Amino acid sequence: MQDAITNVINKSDVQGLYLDTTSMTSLESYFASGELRVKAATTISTNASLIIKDAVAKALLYSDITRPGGNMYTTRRYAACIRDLDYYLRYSTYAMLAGDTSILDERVLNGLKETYNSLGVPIGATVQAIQAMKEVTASLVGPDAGKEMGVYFDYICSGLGN
Ligand SMILES: CCC1=C(C)/C(=C/C2=NC(=C\c3[nH]c(/C=C4\NC(=O)[C@H](C)[C@H]4CC)c(C)c3CCC(=O)O)/C(CCC(=O)O)=C2C)NC1=O
Repeated sequence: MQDAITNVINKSDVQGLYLDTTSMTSLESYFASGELRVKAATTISTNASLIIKDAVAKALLYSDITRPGGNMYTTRRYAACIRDLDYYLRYSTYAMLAGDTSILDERVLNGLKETYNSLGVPIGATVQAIQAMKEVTASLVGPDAGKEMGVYFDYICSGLGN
């Protein structure tokens, strides 16, 4: 896993150079946003189950997906879906704190699309639920932190192939 700091340092290290102005500027803006990131992570962790519940209500409930024949039908599959949304929320929060997407590639997206396709988990509906979490999260943490969280929610959605 990388973060905004190791990312910049590694780039300079391969060239054997001190950090240039561009690297310094990107570090400065990361450090300046530190409090915002930590505050947002605290709000998200306190409200995680509410965020997921609202997102499910917005995107999935009373659709064909929760009816017989749908992929969320049966308690086991419903619970698997909620658990997946919790993974997406938690790992997006880690990535937002780190200011880097690498943790999402390594721990979330690796092999995920193939798993979903082989189990018939609908990717379009999953993306809709993640987008709903993005909206609900932004309404709780405010526009600046919400925009930053949006980067990582969107990254998962594009990694799923949408
Ligand atoms: C931390 C990284 C990580 C991820 C991301 C992960 C996802 C993941 N979700 C799975 C299943 C599943 N995922 C869903 C999810 C959904 N179905 C829907 O219709 C909805 C649209 C959607 C929720 C938004 C469902 C229903 C299953 C069970 C499918 C089945 O067994 O038939 C499975 C198969 C194994 C299992 O059932 O536990 C994996 C590996 N596992 C991990 O370790």
